[in-house]
Amino acid sequence: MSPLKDADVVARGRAYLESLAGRRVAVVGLGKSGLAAARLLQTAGARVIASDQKTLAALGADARGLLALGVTLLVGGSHPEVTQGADLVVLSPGIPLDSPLVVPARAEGIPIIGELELGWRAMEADTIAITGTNGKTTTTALTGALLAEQARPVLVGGNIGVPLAAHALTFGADGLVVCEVSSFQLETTEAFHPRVAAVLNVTPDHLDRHGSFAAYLDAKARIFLNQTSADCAVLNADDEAAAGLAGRTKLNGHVERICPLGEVFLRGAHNVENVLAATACALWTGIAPEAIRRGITRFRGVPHRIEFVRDLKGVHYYNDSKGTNVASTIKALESFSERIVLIAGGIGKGQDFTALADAARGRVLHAVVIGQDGGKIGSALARAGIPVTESVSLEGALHAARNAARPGDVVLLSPACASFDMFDNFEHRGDVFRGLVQGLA
Ligand code: UMA
Repeated sequence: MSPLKDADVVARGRAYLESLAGRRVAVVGLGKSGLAAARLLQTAGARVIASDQKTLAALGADARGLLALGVTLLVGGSHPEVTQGADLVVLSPGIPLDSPLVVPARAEGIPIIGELELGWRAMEADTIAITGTNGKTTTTALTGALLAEQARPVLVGGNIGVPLAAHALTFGADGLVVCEVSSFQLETTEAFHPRVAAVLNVTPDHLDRHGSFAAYLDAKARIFLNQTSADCAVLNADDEAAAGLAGRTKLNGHVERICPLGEVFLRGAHNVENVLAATACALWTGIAPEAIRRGITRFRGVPHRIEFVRDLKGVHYYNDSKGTNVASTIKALESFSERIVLIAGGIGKGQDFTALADAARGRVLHAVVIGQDGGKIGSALARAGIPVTESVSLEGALHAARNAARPGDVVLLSPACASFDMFDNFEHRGDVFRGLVQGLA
């Protein structure tokens, strides 16, 4: 069978899925995205072969379920042969296009798409896509909450942790998808065409993956790739890089009053930006400003984003485990007027921590650092005159932070780093922290 041609793939929904029947499709990576993609493809009648470096035992019951469906698995180690003879390759977001797993398929000209593209093609619903270095999960969740006030069914998914491919067979064409999209996912889009595309902000992150800020910005800008003047682009005028993308969109202007700032529960100026972006996305659906106001005033935020955990003897503990880069942690620091004891560290992804140290000066009274690049953060903070304690565990870090905090202070976990050196992911890190804080006597 010939490789898939463009003409085969412009279709969405059932027609697209039918074009995959009998095709040989390779799925690379079997995390959340790969599992959902493999299941969808196999159900559509494709001949699916999937690979993951983890063993079957480590991948768990969901991967074993694929075997039962008839998917061929290549697991436990690197398997570049997975793409041999494939008509299509579906990549997990965590796997870069220059991975040795992907290079042979690219050289052969085999079409390569990501799970986001696959899931989007497999459904027909209009899509609102939200990206940005920071705030995209909060904005996506809030947009979803605002849309609960209108009649169309809503699916909140994407990078927020719900692969579109997992819902493609059941979510109807009359619905609205609110989709958090990452630069990793956008790198492998092709036909992906959100009716509303929002870029909240772009600051250096994932430079280890993209190679440069320009390449990262290019990936983000792909969100507009297939938009036309009939669609809507939402940009943050106060963010230089995001505003600079205006030239890559087709824009007009519109002003709407929604609610006073005092009605927003979320902390921090950055959350005002998130609320504005979610409002703009929701307005596109025709929902009444009054309904948006109700949704905003009720919204209490999402876990792991400056999440209030507990007041213990006048010290307020916050979990901001989703603070996985410097810009995000700076925004968290700027959200408090109280003195902060900061817990930070993890995998630094090649970031420079000078800006973090500058923002911490005068705000952070003590820092406790953990993880692979904790030492680097500690040195930057120490140069800014901030006392630093190093700890080998999150539990130890929490105890050190507790000792340093006085009534009226805030203890904030906001690592400015990825979590994979010590935890499965940022949710795991945040859950562990929350549990430890709740267990403090
Ligand atoms: N793997 C290999 N070989 C490799 C690399 C990875 O086999 O060379 C395997 C791993 O063993 C693992 C699988 O690939 O089993 C992991 O795939 P993945 O990293 O793409 O993770 P998923 O579980 O599919 O989760 C992805 C997103 N992860 C990443 O982009 C890294 C999740 O975003 C997302 O929620 C999920 O899809 C559903 O859409 C997380 C994230 O950290 C939250 N995103 C980054 C961010 O927000 O900054 C972009």
